[in-house]
Amino acid sequence: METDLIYDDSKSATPSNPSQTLVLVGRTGNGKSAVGNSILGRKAFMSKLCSRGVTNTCQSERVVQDDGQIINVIDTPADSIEKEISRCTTIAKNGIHAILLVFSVRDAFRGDKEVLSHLQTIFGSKITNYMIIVFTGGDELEETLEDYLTPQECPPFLNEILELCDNRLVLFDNKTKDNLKKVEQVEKLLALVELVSKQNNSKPYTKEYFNELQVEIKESELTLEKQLAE
Ligand SMILES: Nc1nc2c(ncn2[C@@H]2O[C@H](COP(=O)(O)OP(=O)(O)OP(=O)(O)O)[C@@H](O)[C@H]2O)c(=O)[nH]1
Ligand SMILES: [Mg+2]
Repeated sequence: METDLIYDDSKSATPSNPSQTLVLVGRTGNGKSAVGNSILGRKAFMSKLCSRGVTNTCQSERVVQDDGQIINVIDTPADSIEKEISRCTTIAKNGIHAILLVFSVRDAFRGDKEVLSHLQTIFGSKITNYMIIVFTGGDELEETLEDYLTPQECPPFLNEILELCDNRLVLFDNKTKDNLKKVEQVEKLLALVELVSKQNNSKPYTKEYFNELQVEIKESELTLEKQLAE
């Protein structure tokens, strides 16, 4: 469901002020909707404790930053991730600037093992160039995120994800009442989005770009095969 229409037209994205689109993915209950609300600064997505899954369909909401930057946030359900995420590329007309893969510090070391291969199956292996890891439960963590994620403690699947994402990670405390903390965690995330955008030459992830990448991968595979044959 898009709610873009309730916003003032004067705040629409323009070529000189393009909007940025972030997509939240991750297992049920990891706090995707809560992170979305923290980014937006309001309770736009339903977020609550429920084992069956709270969010059933993609929902797109937007916020206009003080500097005029428009941020679109797309929340997704944990189930049927393939179907819903490919729907996201349709909802996100201007492409996806970053995919936020959400884990909870409560049980980040269990499960979620398939999430990376799932994402890579849908979007190709290059999708990691667009991924940022968000940990929720900052209030419950008794050590720093770095200490929590030492290679010795961290399971191999998570180490691999972090490595592929160039260690782009941020900790969120979605329960905090501290305004400074609220602002700082969102700023840290948006700085990572900026970095991702730069590293991808400001090219957001689109279905067309995905197809281009597939062609490139095929071509380089063919060249390699040729070289090996010679
Ligand atoms: N203590 C604490 N609880 C959190 C935090 N973030 C999320 N939660 C709680 O985790 C539970 C699940 O959060 P949701 O945002 O609904 O999770 P979700 O990933 O959107 O879940 P689905 O929509 O079911 O896939 C809720 O009870 C949240 O209040 C956090 O930073 N700290
Ligand atoms: Mg949700």
